[in-house]
Amino acid sequence: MRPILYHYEASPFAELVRAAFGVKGLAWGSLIVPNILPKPDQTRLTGAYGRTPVVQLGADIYCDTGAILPALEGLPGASLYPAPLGPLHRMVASWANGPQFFAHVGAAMGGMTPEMMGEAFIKDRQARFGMDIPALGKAAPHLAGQALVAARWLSDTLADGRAFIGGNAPGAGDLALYSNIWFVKAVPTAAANAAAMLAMPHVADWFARIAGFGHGTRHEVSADEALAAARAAPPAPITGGVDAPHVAGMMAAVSQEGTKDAPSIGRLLRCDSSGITIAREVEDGPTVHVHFPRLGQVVMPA
Ligand SMILES: N[C@@H](CCC(=O)N[C@@H](CS)C(=O)NCC(=O)O)C(=O)O
Repeated sequence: MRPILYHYEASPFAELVRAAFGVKGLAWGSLIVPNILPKPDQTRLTGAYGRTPVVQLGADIYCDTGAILPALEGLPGASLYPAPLGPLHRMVASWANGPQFFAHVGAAMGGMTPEMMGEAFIKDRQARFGMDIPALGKAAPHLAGQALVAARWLSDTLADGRAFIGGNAPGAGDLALYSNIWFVKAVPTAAANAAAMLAMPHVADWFARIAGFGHGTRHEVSADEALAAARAAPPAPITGGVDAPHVAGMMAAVSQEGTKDAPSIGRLLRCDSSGITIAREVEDGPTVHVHFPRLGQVVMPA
C-alpha cells in the first residue's frame, strides 16, 4: 500500500519523512496542506491533529514522526532502525526532534523579520504554540549556540570514519539530526548558522550522503483520492493494549503537550508505551484508526 504524506515543502519534520521515503526507496503520494490552520483535507481524517507531517496508509492515519517512522518500518525497503543502534535511533531522534528542535527554530528563524514570516503565520504560531517573535529574535544567539552542540556531537560521532551515526546504514536518528540542519540551511537569513554547523568536520559529507538518498518516488494526489484510499480497505488490526487508568473503548481526547490545538477524539483502542490509537468515523466516510506516539501526547476522557 502506498503511503500518502500530508505536508508542505518547508516543513523540517516533513523533510524527515521525505528523506525516510528516500532511504527506503518508496513510492508515495503527496498531498500538500497549508502551513497554518485550517487544514480541512488533513483534519477530516485526523479529527483535529493539525501538525505536519501526517501519513496515511489506507484507513490508518499516523500523526507525528514518532508514529510515522515505526509505521514505515513495516513497508518494504531498508530499516529505519538498523543495527547496532536499533531502537536507540528513537532516543537520538527524540532529543533531536524535542529540545534540539526548538534550538534549531531559533537558529533558523531568529534572524527573520515579521514581514518575512507574514502576519497569518505569526498569528497562527502565537495562538497555537505561544511563539513570541521579538523574544525569539532576542534568544536567537543563545539558541544557535545550543543547536551547534548537536552538530559538534554529530561531528565527534562521525570522527572514526563511520558513514552514519550507527555505522554503514542511516537510521531515524540520522534523519532527525539531518532535518534540523536542513531547516536552518533552507532559511537564507540563517546562512551563517548553517555554515557553522556544516563546517564541523565530517558533517557536510554526512549531510550530502543523506540528501543523496533523495525522496523516493513522489506523485501528487488529491484529497478525494486520499479519501478513496481510506475507504478501500479496513484499518489494520491493532497490536497493544490500553493501560490503566484508561479503559479500552472509552471516548478519549488526544492532544499534544505544548500546544493549544484542539484534541482528536475517538474510541480508545490502544494506549500503552508503544503508542496510542483511536477509532473515529470520518464525516460521510469510513472509520479510520488514528495513531499517535505515546511520548508527548496527553490522553484524557472525552
Ligand atoms: N512532534 C511532531 C512535531 C511536528 C511539528 O511540530 N511540525 C511543525 C511543522 S515542521 C508544525 O506542525 N507546525 C505547525 C503547522 O505546520 O501547522 C513530529 O515529530 O511530527
